[in-house]
Amino acid sequence: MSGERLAYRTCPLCEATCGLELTLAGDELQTIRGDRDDVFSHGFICPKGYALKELHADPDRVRTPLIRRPDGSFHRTTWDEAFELIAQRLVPLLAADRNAVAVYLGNPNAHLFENLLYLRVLARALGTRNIFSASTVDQFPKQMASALMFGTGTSVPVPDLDRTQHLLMLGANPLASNGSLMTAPDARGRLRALRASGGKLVVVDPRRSRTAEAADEHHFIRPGTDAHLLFALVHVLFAEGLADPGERLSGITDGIQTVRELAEPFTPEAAASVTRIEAGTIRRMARELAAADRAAVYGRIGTCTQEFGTLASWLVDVLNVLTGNLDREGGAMFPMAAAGHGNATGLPGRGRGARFGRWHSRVRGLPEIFGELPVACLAEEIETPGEGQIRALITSAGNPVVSTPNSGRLDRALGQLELMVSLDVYVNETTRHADVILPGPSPLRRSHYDLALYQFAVRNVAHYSPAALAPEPGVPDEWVTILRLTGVAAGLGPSADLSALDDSVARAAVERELSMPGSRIEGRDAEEVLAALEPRVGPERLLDLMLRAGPYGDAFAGEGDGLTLAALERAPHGIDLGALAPRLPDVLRTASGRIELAPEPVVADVARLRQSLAERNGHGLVLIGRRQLRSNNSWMHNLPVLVKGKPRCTLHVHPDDAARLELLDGEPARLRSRTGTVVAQVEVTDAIMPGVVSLPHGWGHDVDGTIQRVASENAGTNSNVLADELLLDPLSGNAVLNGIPVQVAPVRQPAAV
Ligand SMILES: Nc1nc2c(c(=O)[nH]1)N[C@H]1C(S)=C(S)[C@@H](COP(=O)(O)OP(=O)(O)OC[C@H]3O[C@@H](n4cnc5c(=O)[nH]c(N)nc54)[C@H](O)[C@@H]3O)O[C@H]1N2
Ligand SMILES: Nc1nc2c(c(=O)[nH]1)N[C@H]1C(S)=C(S)[C@@H](COP(=O)(O)OP(=O)(O)OC[C@H]3O[C@@H](n4cnc5c(=O)[nH]c(N)nc54)[C@H](O)[C@@H]3O)O[C@H]1N2
Ligand code: SF4
Ligand SMILES: [Mo]
Repeated sequence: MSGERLAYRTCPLCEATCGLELTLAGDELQTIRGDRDDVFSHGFICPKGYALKELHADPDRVRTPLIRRPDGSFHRTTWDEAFELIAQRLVPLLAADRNAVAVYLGNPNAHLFENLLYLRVLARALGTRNIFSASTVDQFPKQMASALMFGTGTSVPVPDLDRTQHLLMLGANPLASNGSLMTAPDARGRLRALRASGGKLVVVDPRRSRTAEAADEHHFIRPGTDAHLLFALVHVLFAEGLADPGERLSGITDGIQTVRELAEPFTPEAAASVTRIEAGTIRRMARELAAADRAAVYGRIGTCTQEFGTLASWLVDVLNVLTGNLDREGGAMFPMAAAGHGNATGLPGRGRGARFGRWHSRVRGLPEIFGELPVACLAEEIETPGEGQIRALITSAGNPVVSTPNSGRLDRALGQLELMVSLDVYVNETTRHADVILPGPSPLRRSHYDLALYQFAVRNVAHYSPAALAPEPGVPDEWVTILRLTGVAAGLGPSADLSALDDSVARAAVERELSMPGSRIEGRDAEEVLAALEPRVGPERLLDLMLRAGPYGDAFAGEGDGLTLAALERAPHGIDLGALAPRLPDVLRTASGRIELAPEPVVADVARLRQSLAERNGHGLVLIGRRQLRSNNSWMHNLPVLVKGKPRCTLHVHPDDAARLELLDGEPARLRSRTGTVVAQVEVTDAIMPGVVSLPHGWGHDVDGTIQRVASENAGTNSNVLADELLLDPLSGNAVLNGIPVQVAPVRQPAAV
């Protein structure tokens, strides 16, 4: 057809960062396919990528600001009116107490660079300590362990997937999730290649997941006991003289002997009784790991969202060090992102280290971590009267009523707020409580750069996509909306001069960079740098600064082939910056300038693990989750292409448990935990281990007041009604979302009349 054109962009939906090829005609999107020329994904795409077409067209997607009426219905309004209302109600609350206004940041922000860059600015202007995010129902244990060992929360070693010969994977299912803290488009293809080249994939999971099915070996593990298994592997390495970090790592690592002592009680026999993996198997796993030429241990959601999340995450990298696989080809390596990487800025090899607990939550006294408080304490901070009570909440791209523990309590708490403002594109379980909803544009109308995810990529790449379609009239870029809120928070009123405000944001960013010891543009002239960034504004100006001052950048030298945003604009399929390369010791930002293999807070927490070794009865039924290829957490169930077919929100039950509990396949069952009760449809399957049931998260769309017609008809069950907000991994404040004690009983249908 004439008038057709192609556009290329990165898929913004998950961590895999696939390149998409869009066929467009005028303002219409015709087709989406994988971009075969993408330097990283080489044409790979998943069903969610195709679903962008329905997301773009979804009539329920919010396209104008909405204001909630007293009866709970929403009416459309203008941006000016919406901001007048926000200013009127937010400013007095802030004037009385900055901490009265809380923020919750959801997962999509990690994929939206403009949000990442400008939400920081908003948070600073609000000046509140009540910052919450999806990170405390996700990866904080890994980031905590990384910060303690290597000095920054983004110094997360990722498996060098394309070159490893032995991958031990715990609590991850990349064949469904497409990878996490391991940005690797087409994880399935890469794992297949690993095995085809003679490598071995070993999966540890309470479920025989899709990834487990595609592995050489799968071991069922009792939920929440990965740290016991990992410690037992460490124990065997020492006991059998297999612990050998090599000269390179030994010379820069502290605490090896402490780890050896800590591992002593965790014999394979002791671990076997807790994990249900046989002692002989544990010994073999350790020997094979040690013997492999190039091996990596990798753990994800299953090892984080549990009561020993930080310990398990730490032990993953203890094993990578003890086997000499940290920071070497085919092992677990540190990516070097082109922009924004905390371990690639400033002076190399040493830093301030990790600092936590600078303030505490008001009610439970939980420590601040990476500038945030655990979202598991959000509800109590809203409910509990007194100074510092949360009276207003701003959410950005988050659905905590579905995604955080004890959802029922949070749902009720949100109803008590004096003001709630949601930056969101749906009226869903959370945003139905908002007084004002401010929408962002369709993904096709926004530019994209994976500022966060390239920090965890299995290859160093950079890819910028301009917006594929022109802005929709009346829907500003999301950074503009965030900046306008910032204006309100800063006392500049509902109609602040946003371009002046943006100039000051850019100037502050330039000045910070110029005054940073070790910066490639340290001491240069701010005016000169700002002039070189012209005529860019907004997130593109900040990104260009980061890229040019970054490790591959042109350092504003005006010559050579250093990376700039302009160079990325000329490369619609992305730029490959090469395979991961060793980065030690420069990558370290610990205060000692060494790898801290036995950081003090972690060592102190081992007592709790030892105690569980002694105490654990481990007989009761526990609930875990699971991800599904055609879901994206809670928010894409309104797209027919992703929910068609038979219902997927089923409760997996092992045949032995089903027989014992008289549960029948296809029939409803009632699940009960300390925090709530839900009903779900039973699916009897031996893909789950006995004593464990599994319900996917992100469902439960059958509540009043939402505007998601397709999702409401395919509602499923909200598993987080059952998750206990009082159970946390104490080191990271992360919620325990796997291994929740539950009782399950059949719901007998009344006999047919
Ligand atoms: N299709 C799809 N892709 C997604 C998402 C999505 O919702 N849908 N979400 C994205 C997000 S936000 C994230 S963080 C990533 C997560 O990516 P992954 O970490 O790969 O997530 P899951 O697929 O949930 O895999 C977790 C596995 O841990 C297992 N598990 C549960 N408890 C335990 C335990 O105690 N020990 C062990 N060893 N295993 C356990 C579960 O059975 C499950 O198979 O996925 C991202 N990608
Ligand atoms: N039981 C259990 N619970 C879990 C997990 C689990 O494995 N088990 N996983 C946890 C994990 S890893 C995560 S990351 C969290 C996710 O938790 P959340 O981030 O709170 O939830 P999401 O479902 O990702 O919700 C995303 C929100 O962003 C909105 N949105 C989408 N696109 C845009 C946009 O362009 N702009 C704006 N402003 N909004 C947008 C959507 O409408 C939706 O409201 O859930 C956690 N909860
Ligand atoms: S794997 Fe992730 S990034 Fe790739 S197409 Fe699917 S949702 Fe998009
Ligand atoms: Mo996540």
